[in-house]
Amino acid sequence: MTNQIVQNFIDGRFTEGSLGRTFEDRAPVDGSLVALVHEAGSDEVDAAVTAARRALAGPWGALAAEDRAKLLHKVADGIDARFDEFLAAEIADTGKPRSIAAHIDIPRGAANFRVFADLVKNIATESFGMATPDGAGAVNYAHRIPKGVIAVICPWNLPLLLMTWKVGPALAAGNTVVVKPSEETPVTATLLGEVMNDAGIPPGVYNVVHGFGPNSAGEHLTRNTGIDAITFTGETVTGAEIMKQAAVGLRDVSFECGGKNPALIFADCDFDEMIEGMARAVFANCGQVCLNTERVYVERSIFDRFVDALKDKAEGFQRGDPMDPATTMGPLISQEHRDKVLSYYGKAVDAGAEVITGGGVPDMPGGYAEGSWIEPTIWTGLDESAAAVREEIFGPCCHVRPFDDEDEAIALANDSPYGLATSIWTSDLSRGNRVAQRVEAGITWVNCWFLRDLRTPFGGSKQSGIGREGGVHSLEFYTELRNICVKL
Ligand code: NAD
Ligand code: 6OD
Repeated sequence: MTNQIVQNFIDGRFTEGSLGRTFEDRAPVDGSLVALVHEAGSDEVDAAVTAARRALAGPWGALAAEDRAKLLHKVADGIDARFDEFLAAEIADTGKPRSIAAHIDIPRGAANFRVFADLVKNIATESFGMATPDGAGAVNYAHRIPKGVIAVICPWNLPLLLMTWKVGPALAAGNTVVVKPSEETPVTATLLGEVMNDAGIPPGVYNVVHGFGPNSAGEHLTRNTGIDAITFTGETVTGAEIMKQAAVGLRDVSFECGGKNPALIFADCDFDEMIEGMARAVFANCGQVCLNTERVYVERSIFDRFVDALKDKAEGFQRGDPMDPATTMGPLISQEHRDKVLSYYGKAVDAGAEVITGGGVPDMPGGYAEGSWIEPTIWTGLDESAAAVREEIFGPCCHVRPFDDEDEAIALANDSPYGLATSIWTSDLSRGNRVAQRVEAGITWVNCWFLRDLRTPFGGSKQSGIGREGGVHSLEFYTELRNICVKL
């Protein structure tokens, strides 16, 4: 693989597409060309699924969990050994600051293999002795088998992290995978193919097909009935489309989808710690983390102080060269996504918002003027029915509204079709715990944000997803339990 040409990775080999066409992968910082990507047609998708099935029936399926685990540790070592290459590729594709990619994206890419390699060696199943009419007795025991060939469909916001979050446990559990990375960020998934080969992962275990969603590699993959289960991270509406495709052949799905995450800030919180946390919760990765907060509810007595302090944080971000340690905010992923976010900036104003800061596009010097930069933005004064308050924007923005008591705060937080993540800020841990149990979210943080132990369940309530991944929950999705009853 070179930096200029990105190919599909099928059965251990890099290959062009039979469609004979490429699409452009452009850098969000300045619009420059990062790579030309070979689009996979249905022939390549079929070939990848066939290779994955062959590997399942062959060398990969024959390995014991301990042996798979050893190989997956080698994959993690391979990512570490090529850390700078992964880092440069992820930054070129996303424009995110080095400080984020070097501390979150790439280390988690390796950790996602290590954690599940270790876990799979220690997973137990149940067994029950039972009486039989003749007095001989019987024992039932369950055993786990891999689900088969897994389609892994990924978004662009944390490309390596979110892809390996699924590939790590899927392979640890003995499955084989066909990955469809986002068309916006195809490079690190492809680079991982080289690491897989170097680590000695048999051909066909890890495959990558490039392209778009509808009528392209994504849909070819999810419609391919050689796929046994689909794991998807992306927008809720895309999840609904994929679910229709999964219905054919009754394939299982695991979905990590969108959010419109609230934060509840009580007057008794540690203000300085809270404002540091909230600056990350709203603006990290330029607001392009599914867990980012876009609805902030603040106890009335500290409302003005909060708005002033968050405004200072928003205005303090440095935009520029992502490799410069001083840069703390990157661009949005693309001009198209910026148009979408700006449309919400417009809708908020039309609906009567007071713009506390931001609301537009910053002046950027030189080539950066061609990038998809945007100002971090804070609004107040909107009705809860406004589009900017109800719909996921996926940009560096939030609406802030005061509340007067706990019940009101909880009702506001829960008034959403989504239920991914919430944060609660209070120095009264009884209250933190009480409120956390009443908010409708797959994950709730008290006095922190995006603190993750990879063994815990991760996923969304309501329209934020289906199922849970993380720790044993991932291994439950990526395996099937079979019961065997032996008469003694
Ligand atoms: P997206 O839904 O547009 O695309 C995700 C992937 O699905 C891409 O690879 C795309 O090519 C593919 N795809 C699109 N249509 C398809 C189809 N019909 N069949 C098969 N594949 C198809 O999402 P995005 O814009 O890449 O990512 C942003 C979204 O992801 C946001 O909504 C965000 O909240 C969500 N997200 C959720 C989580 C989570 O853990 N809950 C994590 C990250 C991102
Ligand atoms: O940390 C993770 O494992 C995870 N799945 C994070 C999701 C972030 C969403 O953008």
